[in-house]
Amino acid sequence: MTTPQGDFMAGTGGSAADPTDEREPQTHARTVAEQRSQQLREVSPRFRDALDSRHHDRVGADWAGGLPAQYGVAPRIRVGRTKWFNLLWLIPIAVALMIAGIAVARGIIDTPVVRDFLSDYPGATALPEGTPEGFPLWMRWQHWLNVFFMFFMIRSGLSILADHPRLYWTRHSTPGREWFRMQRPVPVDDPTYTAKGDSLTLPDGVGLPGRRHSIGLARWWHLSIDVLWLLNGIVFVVLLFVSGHWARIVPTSWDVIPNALSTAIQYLSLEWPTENGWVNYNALQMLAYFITVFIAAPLALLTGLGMSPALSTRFRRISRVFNIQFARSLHFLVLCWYVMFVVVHVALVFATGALRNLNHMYAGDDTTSWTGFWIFVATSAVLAVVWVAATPFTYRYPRAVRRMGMALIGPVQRLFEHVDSKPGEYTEKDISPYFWSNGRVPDSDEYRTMQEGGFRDYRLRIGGLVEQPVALSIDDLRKMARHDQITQHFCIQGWSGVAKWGGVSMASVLDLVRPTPEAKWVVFYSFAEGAEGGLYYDVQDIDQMRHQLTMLAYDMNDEPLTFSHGAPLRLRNEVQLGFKMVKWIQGIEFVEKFEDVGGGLGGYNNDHEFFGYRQSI
Ligand SMILES: Nc1nc2c(c(=O)[nH]1)N[C@H]1C(S)=C(S)[C@@H](COP(=O)(O)O)O[C@H]1N2
Ligand SMILES: [Mo]
Repeated sequence: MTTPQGDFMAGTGGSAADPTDEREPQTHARTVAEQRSQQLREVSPRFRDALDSRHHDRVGADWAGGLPAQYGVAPRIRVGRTKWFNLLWLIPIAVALMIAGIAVARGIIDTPVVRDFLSDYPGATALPEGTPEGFPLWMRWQHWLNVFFMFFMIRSGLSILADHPRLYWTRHSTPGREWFRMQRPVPVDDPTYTAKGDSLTLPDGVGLPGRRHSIGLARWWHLSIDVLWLLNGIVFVVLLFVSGHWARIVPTSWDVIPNALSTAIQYLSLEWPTENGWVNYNALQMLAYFITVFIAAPLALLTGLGMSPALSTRFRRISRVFNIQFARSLHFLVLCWYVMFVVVHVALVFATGALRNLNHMYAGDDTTSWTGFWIFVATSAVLAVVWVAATPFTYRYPRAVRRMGMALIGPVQRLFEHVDSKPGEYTEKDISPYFWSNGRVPDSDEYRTMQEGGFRDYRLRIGGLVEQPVALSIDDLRKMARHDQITQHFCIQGWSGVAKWGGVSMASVLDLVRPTPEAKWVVFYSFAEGAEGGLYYDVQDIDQMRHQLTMLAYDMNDEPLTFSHGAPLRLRNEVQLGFKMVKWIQGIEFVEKFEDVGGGLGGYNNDHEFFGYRQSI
């Protein structure tokens, strides 16, 4: 191990600098002292010049390195080991089932047994004494806000799904083992196939936004609207209980079950139950609303949190079963429930006395005037305008979208980052059989020469605001205290995998180079370029560098890192998403601020794809 002779300074060192080259031995002590003090002030290593200093302020044609659009296949689910069922078949099947249901219901409704049953259980359960009637103003407002938020959460949620268009039950994300996909099978024998290559385009009016691999922006929409939706939901539930309206949608007696059956028979026989939503809902409505408010909504929150690397690392017992993929799958099923609910709900509002129903929820009266209808039309027009504008707005003002996201969800992300955790989460038998690859591989001559030489000439250069800048060979690193961990990787796109990582913990590196008190952020520079050119890099909070699970890995699953996984060295920081774990690391720099590094936003994906520099969810 040696002190790099100035090659961390701008323009003074080449990549081939011989670390054993002793310059001016007679003034060595002075040189080192000078160099150190210079290093403290002048943090401009040669890597900086190789970065792309642009950062985008809009989403243009060259988005994500110019990935061409790709639309995938109709959604399908796996039956058995290798058979796939195209979900479009559900449409004719649902129609056939409905026709059959109607035939059966009409056939039995006039039998004495069923008539008796219907008169015993007319379809609505009695509400507790004193339950209020009608729809107060707060409820009408909250209903509308909820609709508004839901639509944008569903759209951005679909964009997030499209970035890894497969769903699994276990955290291994093994191709062929997914239960749902809307993409072709993974060409598993193609080592150049990446998760980014697997991502799909959605039409702009469906996804938010629709562009392929625009997950950074989709997530800001999803997470920030989510905060607003949750606040609205919490206020709603509180008011529901304070006002007594809760009793209209919370079943308090088991007779809700036979009453729901009775309502179903009435709907199916086309002798529709008499609507009296102003006073009380029928049992089917009660159940549907109860599930939507008290089961689906909390489940959406919990399964959302279940995908967070920071939380899963902290609550590893829970996350063994309730793993990211299980959570992601359930989260998707909650989405399916909401979409189904919206379709059926709106259809029935219109089919069962539209004017009166619309007056209930939009005008707050129980008449059949047109008032509610026109308020509905006006508010729906607002929704439609925002719907159409949302994706173009996102392409034009992506930074505003990110700012909104950082303001709304940023504090939560920061909070989660402080969860610390112990190593050894998983055991050897948890290691994933398949680990996706991601990103653009290095293709410089410098890297290739080094790779051909078995990385003997590799030097990891660490400098910036440190007392002891160093240049470490792989041998140097292997001689340092070894650290192993079996941990789970969470890619922002949605896939995950468990692997065993071997190397040195960042704490040992910090002890070696001794960052100065000014150092607040740590920049990791790759040999590889990012999708749009310029070196890939990422900036991390120095506080996380002493977490037990932050390390530089040279081994993966007891073998030296392979090319696609980052040879010869990569970062692991287990409270963050995968894009922060720079592969093919060539240098590390300790800095006070990162505004002058690359595009200035704290990482390649931040500069180019509007990710955030905190990403613990
Ligand atoms: N240099 C570099 N490092 C990178 C990336 C990249 O594109 N370039 N992609 C990141 C992303 S998005 C992920 S998910 C992980 C993937 O690591 P793996 O290929 O070993 O699975 O690497 C991260 N490190
Ligand atoms: Mo990723």
